[in-house]
Amino acid sequence: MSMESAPKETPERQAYYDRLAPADLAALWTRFPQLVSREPQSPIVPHLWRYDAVRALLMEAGELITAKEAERRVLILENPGLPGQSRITRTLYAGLQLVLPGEIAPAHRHTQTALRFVMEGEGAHTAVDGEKTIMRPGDFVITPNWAWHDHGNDSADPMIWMDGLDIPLVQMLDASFAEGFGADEYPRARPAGDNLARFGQGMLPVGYERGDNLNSPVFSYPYDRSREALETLRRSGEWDACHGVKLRYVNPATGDWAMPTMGACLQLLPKGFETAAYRSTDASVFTATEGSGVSRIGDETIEWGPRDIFVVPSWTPVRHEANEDAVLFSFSDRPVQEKLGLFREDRGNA
Ligand code: GTQ
Repeated sequence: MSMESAPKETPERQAYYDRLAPADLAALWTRFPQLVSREPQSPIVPHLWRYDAVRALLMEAGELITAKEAERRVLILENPGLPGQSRITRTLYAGLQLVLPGEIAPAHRHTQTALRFVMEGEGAHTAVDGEKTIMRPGDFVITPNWAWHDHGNDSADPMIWMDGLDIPLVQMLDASFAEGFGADEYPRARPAGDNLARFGQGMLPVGYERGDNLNSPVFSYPYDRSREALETLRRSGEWDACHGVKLRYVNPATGDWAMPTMGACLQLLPKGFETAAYRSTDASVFTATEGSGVSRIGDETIEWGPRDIFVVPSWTPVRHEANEDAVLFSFSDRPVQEKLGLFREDRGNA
């Protein structure tokens, strides 16, 4: 019975428990069902952030503080199930970052891994270890842990992207290190686009050795290419019952996820397509690049449109339905769970 509920309390037991706390002890059997739950019991709740509402507040921040003074001008998307904890799922952080024309977010590095998914703006850049990549809507960009990175905007328009970082995971491990470079920009090492030419064409430089790098040598995955792949696969008609047409971003040198702690995917849901119920242990953050739809997440119904962001908690059944052809980007801690033998999924009967 102790798998389901704690043994009953008696005055003698309670008196005993009261003497344990001052000795920095606790009785496992009073806590067992919470500590070793039969299924994931997450405080994370399904939630939707409307892009327009967040954007309006973010633009206000643009008048209050510069990117440079803020270090990073970001509004954190906080899961209402864990308020004040700077996290969107148990292990992941997400935010929307604004870089205004002419601004620079100075070079720094940290042990947290970051991903960027571009929401708005054209032509601003992020630089990773001195290599610039120009960012456009829907582009997926990675910043490996301990890589120097700075962001800048030489375009005429505000640039907004979603940041995803493994901040809570690194915090849980007490493994955070960070340092500033001491100048706005890390010295430029290679021409823009070098990483894609070298590693992102279905080819690798002869003699390339990966060493102990756990991250993809490609750090920019342009939207137009990924979108075209989805469109071609859509026409094959072989759609996954739970996912529609879904591709994951990979490290081309290994076939593994692009980063060790976060996995990201892009999926197309054809108009009118309704996915079969699916649940998995990796809580996931979604944003739409195109189209609109409805997602039923546990008991919640979330209606989303372009650039809205929503979250699906661990082990909560989700069904998506697209009102028109829709494209969803998503990310989660799945690579970690896979490496630790923890990942589980349930495709219902699909
Ligand atoms: O762009 O380097 O949203 O260091 C949070 C921490 C973005 C960044 C965030 C960061 C960054």
